[in-house]
Amino acid sequence: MDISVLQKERYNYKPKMPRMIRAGVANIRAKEGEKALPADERIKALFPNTYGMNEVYFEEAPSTAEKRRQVVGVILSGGQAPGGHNVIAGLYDALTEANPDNVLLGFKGGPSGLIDDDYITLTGDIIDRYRNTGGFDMIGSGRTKLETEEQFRVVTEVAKKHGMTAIVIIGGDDSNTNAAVLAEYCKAHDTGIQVIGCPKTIDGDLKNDDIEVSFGFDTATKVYSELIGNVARDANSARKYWHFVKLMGRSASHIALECALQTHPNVCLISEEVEKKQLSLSDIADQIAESVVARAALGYNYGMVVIPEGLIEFVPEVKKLIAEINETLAKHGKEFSHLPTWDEKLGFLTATLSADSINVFNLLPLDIQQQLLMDRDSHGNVQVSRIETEKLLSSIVDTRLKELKAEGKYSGKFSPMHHFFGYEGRAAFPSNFDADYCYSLGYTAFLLIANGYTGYLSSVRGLGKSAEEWKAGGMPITKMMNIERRAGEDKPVIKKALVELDGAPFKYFEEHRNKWKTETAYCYPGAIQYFGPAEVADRPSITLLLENGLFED
Ligand code: FBP
Repeated sequence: MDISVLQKERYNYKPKMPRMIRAGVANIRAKEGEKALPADERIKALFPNTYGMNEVYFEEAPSTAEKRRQVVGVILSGGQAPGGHNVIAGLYDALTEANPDNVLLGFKGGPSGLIDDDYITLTGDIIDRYRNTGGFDMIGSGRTKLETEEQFRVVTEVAKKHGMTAIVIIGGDDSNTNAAVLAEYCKAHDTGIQVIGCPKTIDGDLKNDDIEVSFGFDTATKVYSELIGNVARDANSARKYWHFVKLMGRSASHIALECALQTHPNVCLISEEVEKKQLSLSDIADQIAESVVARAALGYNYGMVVIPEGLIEFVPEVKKLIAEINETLAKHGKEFSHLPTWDEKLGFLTATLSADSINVFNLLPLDIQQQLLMDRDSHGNVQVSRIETEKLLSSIVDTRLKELKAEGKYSGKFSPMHHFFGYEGRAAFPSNFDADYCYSLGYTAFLLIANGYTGYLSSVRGLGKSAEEWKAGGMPITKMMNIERRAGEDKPVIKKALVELDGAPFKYFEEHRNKWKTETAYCYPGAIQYFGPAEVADRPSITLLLENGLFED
């Protein structure tokens, strides 16, 4: 196998673990805390077997867990996030430490692997080739949803065939919602199969009172911040381009906000604020144009604009347009896709849209119109990563600047450059934070299994402090659920965490953004450091530090 020098070194990295679970599986005991109840009482009726369980945490004391032989299946679900391999490594190490005869099966390609019974038996040799490395290539991932009774039936058949005692699902809010439903199904049908989830997604939107951050967010934002910092420094050297950088984050703007806190761009848009203030595309263009004009007056015809990829769906008029297009495509998708020419498609669409939406659609450049009509994802959503919002915004800013020029209010030069950073960060070598966090999540997942728990999310908390002070435990997934209207039905789901406009990270950004808007105050975070002093190599995200009152300027 061809391996880089860094990869070789990372194989030898020993993830730091919370003190409370360092004693080894035989010396860790589960303790139950308070009853963990969701805010919405309706969850009780939907999860009669897994509702009302207690919070669990671990402490150093001789284990009282039953020592049965465990055969555990694991899947990675959804988009890549740095650290996934370490979750599996932590799970494997705890499982083999407990009993060398225990077995870990890695189901390939995400949830579909469990349905198709497509797996490999994970051995020490395999695990060692992936320790502290990025990507999900050890077993692959996928976006098949595991949600129907029939799928659950097949999964339990597969599990029984292998004598499986537990399934670990490493995924985001939807995958962990489905983990809770599967746990309920397994308990209701007395299968003896436990289900444990682990919180993954670079988007950082699987977070709540019990989950401080999903894994992958730390590394991905560090990679994007490095890239943004490099581009900013280039801009500050060449002094001729306005860079429009779109960042991943399907819905919430946590990634864009963290990168803004790291790099201080002239403008960073936060979708949640756009929605709250009901800003239109032209309001947003005005905001950016203000920065361009103010900087031009100081002689700076260059700058940085950071845009979350989900923005487009938070702009009220575009949101309405997308909802109407979604409805048309849901009802007439086949018919629509068979129309041979763009003009025919346009005719079909405009016959179904409201007058307001037709106006908005007509204002958009042709390539954006076409991108809005591309195939939906498996949830029926627009694939926002494929919409070039950065180009859309720079083109309407350009139009606005031309107007201002004609009015004699602007005399600078505006030359935009476009970037999209997403895939660049999702499979990076995990930062020390993610490597440590993920290993502990995996190790803790096994402790939950060994102690007989099901329907829990592995949880490691206190993440603003050093790893040895972290607290490992488990939280019933049902506690995190509420009822939301999805595709015309009331469904129990884990609530997606959007950026809170009264939260410390946004407040800090709000206090500083006016200065950043005009001045050249860029910060250059540089590449992730894997070795070196802890204040550099182990530093968590600014978002996490601010949320915990630990950020020092
Ligand atoms: P998950 O929520 O599954 O972790 O994926 C998030 C994400 O990385 C988004 O930021 C992005 O919009 C999307 O995946 C891209 O999806 P795909 O990998 O299917 O192109």
